[in-house]
Amino acid sequence: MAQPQSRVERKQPQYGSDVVVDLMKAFDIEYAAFNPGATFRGIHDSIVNYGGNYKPEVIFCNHEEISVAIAHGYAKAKGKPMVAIVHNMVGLQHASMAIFNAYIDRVPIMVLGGTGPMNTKRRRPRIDWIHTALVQGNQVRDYVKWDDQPYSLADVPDSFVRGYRIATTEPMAPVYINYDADIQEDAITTPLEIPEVSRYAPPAPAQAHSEALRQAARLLVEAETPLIIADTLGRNPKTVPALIELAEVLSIPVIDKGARFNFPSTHPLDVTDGARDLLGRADVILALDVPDLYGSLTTVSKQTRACEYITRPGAKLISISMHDMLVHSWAGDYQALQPLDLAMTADTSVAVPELIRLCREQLERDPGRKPRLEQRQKELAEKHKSRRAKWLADARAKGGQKEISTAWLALELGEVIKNEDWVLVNGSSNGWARRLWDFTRPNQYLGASGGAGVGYGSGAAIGAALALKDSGKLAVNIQADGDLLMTSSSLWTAAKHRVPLLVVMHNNQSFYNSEEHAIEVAKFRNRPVENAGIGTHVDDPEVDFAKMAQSFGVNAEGPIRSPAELRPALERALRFVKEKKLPYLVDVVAEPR
Ligand SMILES: Cc1ncc(C[n+]2csc(CCOP(=O)(O)OP(=O)(O)O)c2C)c(N)n1
Ligand SMILES: [Mg+2]
Repeated sequence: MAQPQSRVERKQPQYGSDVVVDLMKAFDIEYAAFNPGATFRGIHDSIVNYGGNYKPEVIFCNHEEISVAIAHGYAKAKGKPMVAIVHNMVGLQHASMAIFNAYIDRVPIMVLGGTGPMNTKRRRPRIDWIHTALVQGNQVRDYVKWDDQPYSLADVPDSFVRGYRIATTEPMAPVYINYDADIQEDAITTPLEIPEVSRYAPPAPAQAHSEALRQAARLLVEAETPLIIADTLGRNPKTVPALIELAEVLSIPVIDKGARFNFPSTHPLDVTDGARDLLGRADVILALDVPDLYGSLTTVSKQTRACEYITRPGAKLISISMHDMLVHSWAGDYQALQPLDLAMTADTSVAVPELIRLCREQLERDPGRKPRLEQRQKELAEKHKSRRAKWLADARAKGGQKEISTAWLALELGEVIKNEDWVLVNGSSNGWARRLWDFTRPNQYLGASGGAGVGYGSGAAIGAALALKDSGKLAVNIQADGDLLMTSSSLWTAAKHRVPLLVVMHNNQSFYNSEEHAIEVAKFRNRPVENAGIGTHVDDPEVDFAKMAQSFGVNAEGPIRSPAELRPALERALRFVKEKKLPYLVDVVAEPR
């Protein structure tokens, strides 16, 4: 996380809400996404009239789920939080699923809200009563890291500074701070200091136990068929080069689980896809920031949900992560209990470099191992090359068919953007983007929603694109249709705030994940699969996403239905985004998977 800026020259605050703006400025908060509401009208006025609508600048949203998703995507792309402000309990209820997504994704967001007044003698009849809770944070407490409702203005600075620190301390997560309407709107009578926020920075990253790390190094060096699995490690982009080095030092293949960019798709040791046999053969597995390790070591039957290990009995398991440091009971994101041989709670940004040092040390004492490592590297590199070549050939072959496939969508889009400094901010075209594109730079792919709450993609993509604005990078969103239908008015926000973003619809005209389940259940029960489209297909009438986007002020075209039509449309889209620095949407009707 970027360090907050220290004290800056400011106007004299007059109202409590001016102090909240001073705090946002002190932390260099660039944006505050919100849909307006009377419970935070004080903060709203202060942002616009006291703060000059700059740090933070208002990002106007039509639904609180979008406000929070924008903050979610922004934090992943920028490496620091922005603010989402939500109207009392109704806005907070709309926001709740998106807060849940960010919580499961361990992404820091400052969610602010308003309430009250808590002083019953100051409440307007009816509305201030029904919109005041005891206390509001209760609504989201199970999936924020901390919530607070400062009692008086004097408590506001400490509360905000503490909230920022908690949100940005590993494991990171959203916090919710709620401001009483009276605190926001009362005139300041006693002058109040904004703390020197740089002195409240998160603690230095936690290192792993030295003896445990030494044991891990020994296991890895002595292993015949070691394997690394990484999932959220790349949330700190600096850890990615360390992971590459670790893999190279010992010729260890790496599976990138994809919650973030962890390992280059072009690296000869990348075995993310199409190398499941390695899981069954591995004698030592190192899991780096893998929240669901059990799920990574097992297969599950689509029909009966039965799970089975695919790992080799007796394989040694090592895990390094911070996940155990944030366990709540409400959602089971602690995942199935997995026995481990060596467990370390540590920040991989410091643990992996230290592990490299220890591995090198051990290797120097045992130079006889080097030829075996070289041989392993060679075998893995050959297989990697042939897998990539096969994927490319398979994708190319899809150009000859009548309908657009997910492989073709990814192939054509990859070709169009390959000379750009792109970031895939959402979507994957069913995994084909990583198979076909050169994922080479940390943070070039931002992962998915975390909580699997549909409605994340468009907002998160806009937030990431806001973060990347003026960076020279091209934000690309491969947008699922059902997901956009849930939060379609996010397109208006993208247009309103001139967000440069290339949106390519993977429009399978279905909530297909659910259709797939319907097919599996019908098959298992020996019932007609033809009915799987009832309650899942979004057709008859079809949604015209290009028209929808245009109605929100976003330039768009489509539906594109044939493989040959796709490339020219994507080229027009790219040209537009680059020249105009605005969003553009291409609706691509494609096969479901
Ligand atoms: C808020 C919410 N509602 C419902 C679901 C169940 N669900 C999971 S995936 C999915 C389909 C999503 O459709 P789309 O975004 O078009 O993606 P597709 O599966 O078609 O690629 C649904 C309905 C969910 N995860 N979240
Ligand atoms: Mg769909």
